[in-house]
This record gives sequence, C-alpha cells and structure tokens, in this order.
Amino acid sequence: MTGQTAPKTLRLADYRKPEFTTSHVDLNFDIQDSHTNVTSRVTYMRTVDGADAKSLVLSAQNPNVPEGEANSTEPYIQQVIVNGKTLVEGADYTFDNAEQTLSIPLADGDNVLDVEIRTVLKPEKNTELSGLYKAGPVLCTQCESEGFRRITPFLDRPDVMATYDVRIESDPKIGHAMLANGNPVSSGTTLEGRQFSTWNDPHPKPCYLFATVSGDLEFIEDKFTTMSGRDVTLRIYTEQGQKERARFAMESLIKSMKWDEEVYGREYDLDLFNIVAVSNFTFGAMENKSLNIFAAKYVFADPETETDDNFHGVDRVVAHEYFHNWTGNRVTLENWFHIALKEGFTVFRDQEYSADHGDRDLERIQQVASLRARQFPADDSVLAFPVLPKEVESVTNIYGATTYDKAAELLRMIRTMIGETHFRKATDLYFDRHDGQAVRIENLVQCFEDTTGFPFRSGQFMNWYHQSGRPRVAVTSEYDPITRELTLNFSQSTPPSKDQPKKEPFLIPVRMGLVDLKTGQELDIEIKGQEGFVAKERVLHFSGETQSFTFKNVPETAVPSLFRGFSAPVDVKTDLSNDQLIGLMKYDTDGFNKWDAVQKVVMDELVRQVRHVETTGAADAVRPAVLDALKTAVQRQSPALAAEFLALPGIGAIETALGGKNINSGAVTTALGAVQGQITKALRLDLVKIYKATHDAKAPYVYNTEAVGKRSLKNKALSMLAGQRMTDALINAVEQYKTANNMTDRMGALSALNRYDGTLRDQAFDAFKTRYSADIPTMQKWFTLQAQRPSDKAIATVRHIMDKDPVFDKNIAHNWYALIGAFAANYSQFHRKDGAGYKLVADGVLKADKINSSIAAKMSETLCNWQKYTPDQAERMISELKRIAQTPGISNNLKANVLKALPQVAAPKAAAPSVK
Ligand code: HT7
Ligand code: ZN
Repeated sequence: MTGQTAPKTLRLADYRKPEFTTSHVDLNFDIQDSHTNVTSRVTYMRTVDGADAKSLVLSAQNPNVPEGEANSTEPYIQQVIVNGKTLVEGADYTFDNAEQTLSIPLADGDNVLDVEIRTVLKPEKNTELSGLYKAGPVLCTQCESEGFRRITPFLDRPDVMATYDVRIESDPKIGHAMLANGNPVSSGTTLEGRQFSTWNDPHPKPCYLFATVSGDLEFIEDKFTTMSGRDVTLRIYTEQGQKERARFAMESLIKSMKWDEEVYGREYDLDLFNIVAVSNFTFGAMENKSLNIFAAKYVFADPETETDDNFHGVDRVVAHEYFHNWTGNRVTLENWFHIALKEGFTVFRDQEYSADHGDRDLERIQQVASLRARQFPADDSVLAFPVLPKEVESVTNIYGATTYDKAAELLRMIRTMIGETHFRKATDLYFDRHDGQAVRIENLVQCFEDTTGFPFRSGQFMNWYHQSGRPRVAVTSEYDPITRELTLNFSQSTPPSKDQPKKEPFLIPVRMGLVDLKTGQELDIEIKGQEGFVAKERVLHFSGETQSFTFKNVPETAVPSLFRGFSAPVDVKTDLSNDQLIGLMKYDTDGFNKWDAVQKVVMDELVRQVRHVETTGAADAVRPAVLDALKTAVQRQSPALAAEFLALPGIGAIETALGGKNINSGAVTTALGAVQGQITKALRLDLVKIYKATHDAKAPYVYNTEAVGKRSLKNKALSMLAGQRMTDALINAVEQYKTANNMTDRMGALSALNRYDGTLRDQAFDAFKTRYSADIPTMQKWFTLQAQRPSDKAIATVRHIMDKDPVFDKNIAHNWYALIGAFAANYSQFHRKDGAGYKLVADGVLKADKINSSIAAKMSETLCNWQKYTPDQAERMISELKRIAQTPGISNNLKANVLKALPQVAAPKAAAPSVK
C-alpha cells in the first residue's frame, strides 16, 4: 500500500454544456515589486443548460488566505463582488481549493451576474509555470490547459469563448514591454509615474489562449502582407542583447503565414502578431492568440549556440504555433478530452510544412523514427490511452506523442485515402462550418465524410480514435506461376490493453506498389475484381481481421512495396526475404520504403543478436548480408539520407520488436554494442572517407538541406568511429571541437568525445561550460550530454551536477528535464544491475516535482514502464515507484502516473467529479 489516494478520474461521458457563459472579459494587471494585483470583471449569463443551476461555480486555484494577506507568500483571493455587493467567504460564497471551485449561491431569477474578483498573485514563487509566473526578467503567463484559474476565478473551460480587454500597469523599472492578446489600444504614464498599456482582442477565445507578458525586452520587427492585402506587423521579443538570435525564427514565421494561405487558404486575422522568447517554459511554446510565448530554445537560431536540429526545431515550432491560429484558436475544442483535435491537426500541418520546405523523404523518415521511438512504446505501456480518451486522471498527462503524433497520423491516413483535393475541400468545410466554435474531433472527421461520402465518421475509421494500441499486421504472399497471380494475405490483431480487453479491427490504408527486382521497374497494378483500373500505385483498404488481395499479370520476380510513406501507424511483418528487402532498398520508388527496408533488415539482425546473447551470453557475428546492405545503402543516398540509413533503430523500436515483455536490457545493450561495433568496423574505410570528404572546418556555416545533410553524415561517421574508441576519431573530435565555427559541429565533437573516459573528454566539457555558463538553453545541451554519458561514471556525473554544480539552477524546471529526462534515456546506465539508475531518476523526479509537477510526471514515465522488463529489473523499478508514491505531498500529476503504473496497489478511488 502506498497510503496515497488516487487522483480523481475525469470522464468524457460526464461532460455537460456550461450552465453559465460570458461574452466579454475585462482584466486589469497591477504589477508591483513582490506581487501582482489582478482584477477581473465579467458578466455571467445563465444558459439554457443552467436553467436549474443553484449556484455559479467558477474554476479557481488560489489558496484563500483571508487573514495576514499582506504577508502571505501564497497567492490569494482578496475580494469577490457580485452585482456591486462585496461577498463574505463562507457566508456568501465558498471556496474549495481541492475541488478548484469558487461557488456563489444564487437566488431564483439570478440570470445575469456582474462579477468582479480581485486576486493577489505571487509570480516569483510560481515554479509550476502555469498561470502568471516570472521567467528571468519577464513576467508571463501560461494558461493551457487550466492555468487561467490560477490568475482569477473564471469559467476555465475551452467551450466558454469571450473577447478580452486588458490593462497592464507597472513601474517603468521592470522594462517597457507590456503585452497582451489582440491589438494595442493605448499606452502612457499615470500621474504617479507608472506606465500602462491597454489591449483589445476582438476574437472570442477560450481563456486558455489568454496571455500577457511584461518586462525588459527588446524586439525585431518585420511585415507580412496577407493574401487579401492587409499589412501585419510581426515582432519577436527577446531578453536584452538576444534579439539577433531571432532572425531565423522571423523568416520561419513569414514562410508559415504564406504556406497557410497557399495550402489551406487561411489568412491571419489581426494587425499584429507577437512572439516572445522566455528562458523558462514548460513545453516548447504556446499558441496564445496573437501573442505566442516560446521557450527561448525554439526561437533562437544562431549557429554559434544552436545546432542544425535546433534550427529545424525553431522552424517547425514557429510554424506549429502559427498554424494553431486556425486549428485551435479560430476553431477550438469543446473540452480537454478532444486535445488531439487541435494538436493532431496542427502537427500534421507542421509536418507537411517541413516536408514542403525541405527533403520530403527525410522528413517522413524522421517522423516515423520518432513515432516508433516515442509513441509506439507509449501505446504499449500501462499509461496508454486512445487519441480520444474516455477517462483521464490528469489533463496535463495526456499531452504527448499519442495526442500529437499519432493523431497527426490519423489525418494523414484520411488524406492517403481521399487525396489532396478532397482533403482540402473537407478542411475548407471544417473552417467554414465551425469558425468561432468549440467543437469535437467528430466534427472534423464528419467534414471528411460529408465531402467524400466515405463513412469516416460513421464507420470503422473511428476505431483509430477510440482504441489505444496499434494493429500488428502480418502479410504473407502466394504466387501462382501459371496464372501469374500474386495474392497477398493480410491479417491484423491488436493486443488487449488494461482499459480495452478486446480491440476491434482497424480500417488500414495500405499504399503500395509492385517492384520487379529483375528489371528494377515499377509495375502496373491490376487488382482481381477491380479490373479495368490499372495504376502504378494503389491504396488498399484493409478492414477485416483477415483479407486477401490478388494482383494480376505479375512476374515472379515482383516484390510488393507495402505501406509506402508509412501509410498507417502499424507494425508490419512480411515474408519478404532479406534479399528482397535489399532489392527494395535499391529499386523502390518510395524513399521512405527504401529506408524502411534497411531498418527491417537491421532490426531482424538486432533481434537475432539479443536472443543470441540471452542464450549464449555473447553476441554473434553480424550476417554479411546486413553489412553489405548498409554499405550499398550509404553509397546510393544523399548525405542526409545516408546518415538516416546508418542510424540503428531506436531503443523503443527495438524493445517493441522484442515483443515489449520480459526484456533483458543487459542483453539489449550487449547486442546493440556488438552490432554497432561490427558495422563500424565493416564500414570503417567508408566512414573515414566520408569524414574526410565532408569535414571542412573553414567552410562558413550555412543552413540549407544540403549543408545540413553533410554535417549530419559527417557527425554520424565521427560518432560511429568514436564509439569504437578509434584513435583517429578521438584526435578528429578534439580538433573539430577546437576549430568548430558552429554548434552542430561543436556538439558533434562533444558527443563523440563523450564516448571516451579521460582527460580529453573532460577538458572539452569544461571548455564548453566555461564558454556558455550564462546561457541557460545552451547549458541544457551540456546537461543532456553529460547525462547521456555511456559510462559507469554517468551516475556520479549527474549527481554531482544536480547536487553541487552552481550552473544547474534547480528552480528552472527544464534543467531537470534536460538532465534527469536525458539520463532516463541513457539505456545502459538507467538499467544498471544495481538499481542505481532507477534510484537516481526517482530522486530527480521527486526534486523536480517540487518545482514543476507536469515535468516531473513526464520524467516518471520511463520508470512507470517496468512491465516491459525481466522480473528482477521490474522489481527494482517498482520499488522506486513505491518510494515516489509514499513520499508525502507529491503532486497530483505525478501521483496519477505512478499509481496507474502500480496496479497491485488497491488505492481508494475518490468519487468521480462531474467534468465541465
Ligand atoms: N498547445 C501548447 C501546449 C502547451 C502546454 C500544455 C500544458 C501545460 C503547458 C503547456 N505549454 C504548452 C503547445 C502546442 O502544442 O502548441
Ligand atoms: Zn500544438
């Protein structure tokens, strides 16, 4: 027993329309040195659904401190005034911090209420990064999902949409930026010499999109003329001295605005669009209406401090947040269970934006590698939930790979089935039909049904939204040389999960071609029963538990290229031989499937090696065909793709391929090391040649697909060679570190050096720290690399940083994620036999939980997945989870994950509250 009460379960079925609503919110922020006074004025109106309501219930999350207010270190509600009368707590209204409600009893006929509430906030003390908080020299907000109630009591639910007027007043010494959503209305100085600004946002929005920022900021400015000819001012704010690092982000913003007009016909709808970079932010960035707030790492793109991956991240996240203006803001969500409505759609849009501006195959390969590494394991874990969950313990914990990346895959499947033209027709319909509304996933899917007549909403496709997990698809082939017919037999089964013991079959689009390995040509496809329609590529609709498709006029040497472009998020097993897969790698016209063919060959080898280690205690020689396949693949690809071909499948994907159960992580580490080592030795001369040909320390830095590809391949080669501790690689890495003129090469060298224990490594790490110790986002890269150290020294290194190194600011939530989150992904060290890795993560989670509960909950997920491992490992992980659960005062977010992961604990469940 943990002695902990489980957090309350929220249920989609309990959703009720609001009993009260409002159309306008008036907010006043009076910023003082040690606190901020907030006054909200709102007129609440009873709705038809509230005809019988006996009280107005607002969401509120402020400890109520009626006494000693002035000295309180906590935020508090100072005054509640209804229709001009000041209410007394207890007598005229009640406040329940556990329930997060402020209830005002009503008399009959109380249908319209003018409510004024004054709160006193302590942003400096707010490390949850939710509500109003201080990030360095900046006072800023984060209201998604339920942070607005930490600013003022309100109907904090996305289906209440209102326009906003905001006034901000402060001492000029805090700096001159005072921003809110919408258009600036006025600004000036009061008689007392304080500065103020006022803002109006004319677009009704849910309060999770509210934002305000004040502080000492500078900005860069540009302009965009929309397709209807309106001029929009674009600004990016940074802390003083940093604005030049935002130039690339500005280019991305302009590209995104143009792309959304061209591809989706969506135009920006205000005269001003602001982005603010802050040094302390929870998840990436936030799409607040016209005032996006970003973690600085997703704004800064300066080759001196940011890597190519960072540049890509900036481009993608700027686009993502901008695209939310239509998918999320103009059309928003009815309740938080439908988070994937806006996130899945927006991820799909940002993925396509990246593909249109870069190398489409490369983008797709990286998306799928990440899906397999993050979402597939999450879908197999005890914490799994569907894209549209029915129950959640904590709204915060459903943000992740399922509601973002898998949800994007579902829209991609629809587009694969209906094509781009119909897809665009449906999205036009969606925006027309639902502009200004708070809607559900079903409303979006209905638009695809209405424009195509295909039963997306009313048929089997919805299983993708309602069922967690993914189908395991098996495909066998039968060839009849007499009739020249090839039959593919498909079967699907989805393992049961805790919440859904029986899964219904999914409708799976299989985009496919036939490749003749003799001629290297793509063949015409004619499906038996659908004669008369011949094409080089078809999309099969595989919907049953088993289903067969027969193809006519097929030569014996033809091989099916299935699931092109990863047309469905499934696991696939085929009966293709290694030779056939290698043939696909050579001749397939689908870039993704070329890569996937090699991944399958390598994965097959990895699984074989793990089993070999488990039975004999040692790895085997890697089959020559695998080494040949990699050699050939590398020679035939562009540098960027070659780097992807050389990357072994991620641990998450390997564990999935091992069946996801009873995994001996020690055997996996040994097998992986052996395979990687033998590949490097076999390709050594190629890798050395690649490094020599592509490394030019004097070349000026440019960011484009070709240059990024070359750096990526070069650093991959260096890292592989260093992984085998080859002396040349050590020398090259030291030299590259010293002479690098950009962060990609610097980090490439540093990660190569991280493979060695010794003075040269330590000197480089020290030099990096000396150079960047004042730069938080850059130091987070250093924390992560230190935590990834593949050496027995990793634990001591991490403990030293978190306990003793002054450069590690414990109050910055993301420092914890950069250090402990990264350590939890350091496979060999996290899974040490002595359990010290698990203990370290548990200690880090508990410390981080005091600062930020959602980050701590995320960090706990690796421990929560104990079910995957052998009983001895699992036991050690469980014991750390129990220690977390037994720690008094842990947050609800963390508790929700940990208790869900400890099913044997019969924790008393509290009654389900009604979900708004
Ligand atoms: N929509 C944003 C999600 C987000 C968030 C959610 C909960 C707590 C903190 C948060 N910070 C940002 C970001 C996005 O997906 O665009
Ligand atoms: Zn988003």
